[in-house]
Amino acid sequence: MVSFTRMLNSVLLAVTYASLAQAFVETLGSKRVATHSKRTVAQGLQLEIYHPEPTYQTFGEGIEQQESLVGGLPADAVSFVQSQLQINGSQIGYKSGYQIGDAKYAYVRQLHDNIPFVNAVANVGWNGNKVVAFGSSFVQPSAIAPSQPTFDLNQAITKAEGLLDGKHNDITPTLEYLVRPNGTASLVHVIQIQNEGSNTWYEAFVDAHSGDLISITDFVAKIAYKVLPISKESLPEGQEILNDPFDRIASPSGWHNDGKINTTITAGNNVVSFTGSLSGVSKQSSPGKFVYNHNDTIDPTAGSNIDAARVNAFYIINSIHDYAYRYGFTEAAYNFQNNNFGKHGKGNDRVQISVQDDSGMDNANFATPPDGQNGVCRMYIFDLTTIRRDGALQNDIVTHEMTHGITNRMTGGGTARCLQTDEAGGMGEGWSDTNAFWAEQKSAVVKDYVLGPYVLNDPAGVRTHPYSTSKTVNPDTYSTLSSIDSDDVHRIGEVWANTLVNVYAALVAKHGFNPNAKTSPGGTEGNVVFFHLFIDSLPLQPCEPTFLTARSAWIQADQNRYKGANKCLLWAAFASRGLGPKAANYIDDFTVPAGCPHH
Ligand SMILES: *[C@@H]1O[C@H](CO)[C@@H](O)[C@H](O)[C@H]1NC(C)=O
Ligand SMILES: *[C@@H]1O[C@H](CO)[C@@H](O)[C@H](O)[C@H]1NC(C)=O
Ligand SMILES: *[C@@H]1O[C@H](CO)[C@@H](O)[C@H](O)[C@H]1NC(C)=O
Ligand SMILES: *[C@@H]1O[C@H](CO)[C@@H](O)[C@H](O)[C@H]1NC(C)=O
Ligand SMILES: [Ca+2]
Ligand SMILES: [Zn+2]
Repeated sequence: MVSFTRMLNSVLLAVTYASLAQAFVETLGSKRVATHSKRTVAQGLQLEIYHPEPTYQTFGEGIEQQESLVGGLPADAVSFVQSQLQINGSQIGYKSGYQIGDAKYAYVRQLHDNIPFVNAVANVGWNGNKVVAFGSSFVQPSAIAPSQPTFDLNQAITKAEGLLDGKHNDITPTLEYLVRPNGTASLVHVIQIQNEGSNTWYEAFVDAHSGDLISITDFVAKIAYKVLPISKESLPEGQEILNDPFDRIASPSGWHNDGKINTTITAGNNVVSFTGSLSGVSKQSSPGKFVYNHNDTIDPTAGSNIDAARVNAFYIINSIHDYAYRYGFTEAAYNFQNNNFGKHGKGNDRVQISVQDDSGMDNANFATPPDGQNGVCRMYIFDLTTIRRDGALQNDIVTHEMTHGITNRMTGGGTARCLQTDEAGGMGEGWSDTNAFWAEQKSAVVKDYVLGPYVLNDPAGVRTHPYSTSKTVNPDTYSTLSSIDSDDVHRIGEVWANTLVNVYAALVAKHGFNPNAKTSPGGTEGNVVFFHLFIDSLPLQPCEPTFLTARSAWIQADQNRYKGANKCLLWAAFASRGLGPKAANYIDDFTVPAGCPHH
């Protein structure tokens, strides 16, 4: 608990009031980008970074400083700031400055009880003896924490190391004040935390009373991508700019190290996204940015549309790499990476995704060779609308294709030989649809799900029925297989995917929903449990699995990971679609095993 004492200081001037008032306006919405930044760090922890907006004035020829120039730069700086803000000199601390020719620059910080503020600072520039520029983010905090810490520094270090997945380096921690978005000031231990393996380097601000990690400085530059976030299905939902969406645990050298060197193109350790030939990649639009607009009034091949598509494909394949990695599709489990960082498995097999591939139309595919050879994905343009549409901007299609790589590698020990029968191949299609469904869930409400509506320009999408918990919307059960052409793998896949969607719905109804499931494999929520069982069951099931053997692998996966906690729930969900214990030869069984309550 932090107990704030109220600071009733009446001498702060209008300038500072303006600064703070404006900050409040911004927290209400319009210009947050100038003062705020959300950062997701290790373990999915989200932090709100806040900097009060500075006031800034320039003075042309310059203004004479009222105080006589006696004390050199530090004294000049403090006295100028003091006179401008009309505050007590004890509230201003000189930080640094230098002179070069006629120009002088000084940097000062707000103080309270002699403790400097992190984010309430001011800078002064002189030309000769005249002040030419003054910026200030000094504030009048509405409340200020006591200046004696009550949370021990060593505990704070341990906490920051744990939350930021790194080690404190040899830079001595300091005690400072941090202005919060609501205008209060917290006392913080400032601790540098580094992880050289994952290339993170932070300054952690740990509340010196509550012990909470409340903010960070990130010393590592960001990369921005304009993409369709993976939880969105298709382009009409809108591109967004995401900063550093990669997961440092899954991709320790980021997305732009190709295994040997850093790149500034859509090629890295997990995937190369290109058109025509492997060198037909997208470059950064500006340093640290892959920001290309998709303009849906012109052809996918026109303007910057092809770059927007390549960047999106790059982002989606990398994102799936990262979250599937967290759940077990690792180097040792035969994933797709150039550099395996010595963690077993065969490398040099990142995904090659060919965007706007000219070998086909209105479709997409993924070729999975054995571990150690590149997965090859081809994304096509769809020509069912007047202005053609790009499959690489329909996230569920990209996700569907990438999931073929996961299931073909994880079933059968990386040989890619074990989903070859019609039934196993059909289930491959089903897992692919299911992962697309899973990736797009945003809440515990399980809505009917349709694949591919945008590129087809058809709300019914590409499959026979929507995926649904309603038997009216989707009547498929295990016995539906007996009336499907045996080589119609997509139709077989629909039955399997719909079964798994029902398993998902039962788990989420029981255990709830985690919106950060992709980076929170340690969660207990239903969508987290579901994806663990999804991945865990793949290496457990036999080569050329059937609906029956794959179902048994799910039940076993739950036994292994959760001591069978969900056994009856899983049986009930599988049985609801005809896959009860006595199901055989494509004849439904809607019962559950003895010992499980019947639903
Ligand atoms: C400035 O603040 C200090 C400490 O609160 C106080 O002792 C001093 O008298 C103040 N000086 C002025 C000029 O107000
Ligand atoms: C200001 O925000 C901090 C951090 O969110 C919180 O702990 C504190 O209670 C808030 N104080 C007030 C007065 O709203
Ligand atoms: C690659 O980029 C990272 C930052 O993302 C940097 O730390 C590293 O030194 C770079 N490596 C090379 C070989 O340039
Ligand atoms: C999209 O392209 C059309 C045709 O070239 C152009 O008129 C329009 O301004 C573009 N829209 C955007 C948002 O760039
Ligand atoms: Ca591999
Ligand atoms: Zn497929």
